[in-house]
Amino acid sequence: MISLREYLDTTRCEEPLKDLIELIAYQAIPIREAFLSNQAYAASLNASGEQQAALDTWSDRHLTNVLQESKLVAELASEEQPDVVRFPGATTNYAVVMDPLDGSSLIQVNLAVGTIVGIFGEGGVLQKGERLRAAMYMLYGPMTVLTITVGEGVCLFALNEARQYVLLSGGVRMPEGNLYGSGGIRPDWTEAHTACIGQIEGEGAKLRYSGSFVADFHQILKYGGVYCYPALKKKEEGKLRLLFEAIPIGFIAAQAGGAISNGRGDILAIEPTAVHQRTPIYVGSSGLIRHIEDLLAR
Ligand code: AFP
Repeated sequence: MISLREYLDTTRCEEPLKDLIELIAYQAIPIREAFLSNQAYAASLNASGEQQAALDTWSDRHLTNVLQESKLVAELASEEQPDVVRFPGATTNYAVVMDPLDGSSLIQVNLAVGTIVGIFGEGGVLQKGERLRAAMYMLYGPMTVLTITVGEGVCLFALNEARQYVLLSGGVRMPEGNLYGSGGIRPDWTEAHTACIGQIEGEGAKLRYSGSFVADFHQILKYGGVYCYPALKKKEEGKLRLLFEAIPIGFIAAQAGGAISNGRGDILAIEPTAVHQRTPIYVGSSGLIRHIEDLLAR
């Protein structure tokens, strides 16, 4: 069995980066525990008798505190916070972008949700995705699975009974496949997106969409296909965030041989201009993404 640290020791990562990756990955344990302790059980209050915090807010505060205390992060941008947070006591220049709990509305119905994280080296949080040093997500499904890349391919780890990450598979490749899921509702889709979805459905694409980006992407990583959240008629930039969702997941997709596009070109080449910038997203098997770009250009 290969542990997360043993794997990281085989990569070109420097020690502080390995420490930071491990620290973040293992926050899956307290976050998962918070699903139980923050449950709104009938006829009960929490220890202090207060209203429970929403889990996305709780996860954000928890991760922010852990990163600050570690002194391993100089700058943090979180989907849950309006502005970039700077940690003056940091001993490194790492900049972290994160969605602390993606798909959080699905917790109520016990479907899979996840934590998405990207780590830049020097230069702060407003950088092109292609400059990421590492990207990862922890998916809280039947198992807790960590998907990670440090720019040397993609690995999957699972938390075992001893609460250690053990390698499930290395050198993960995204196959060409025919699953698809698209956010937004059909009346709001643009003509180009509607025609594109009609075309790939006609070619045999099969619908899979849960409403949790990280869970829906994980399925695409394994079986191939495309996850999209398109430009909408009245919201050209779509819904998902460039820094917190698109860039880390796109970096993982690219490292697995897949691709991420805004419908016109590579999202990883976009220079971000604002922390909460949004972007249309098409992420999945590289052949299908190129096909979709061609369809959208017609
Ligand atoms: P929440 O974190 O608010 O649940 O949003 C989830 C999300 O950002 C992403 O995980 C989903 O793919 C997408 O939004 C779902 O959006 P729609 O409900 O519009 O399909």
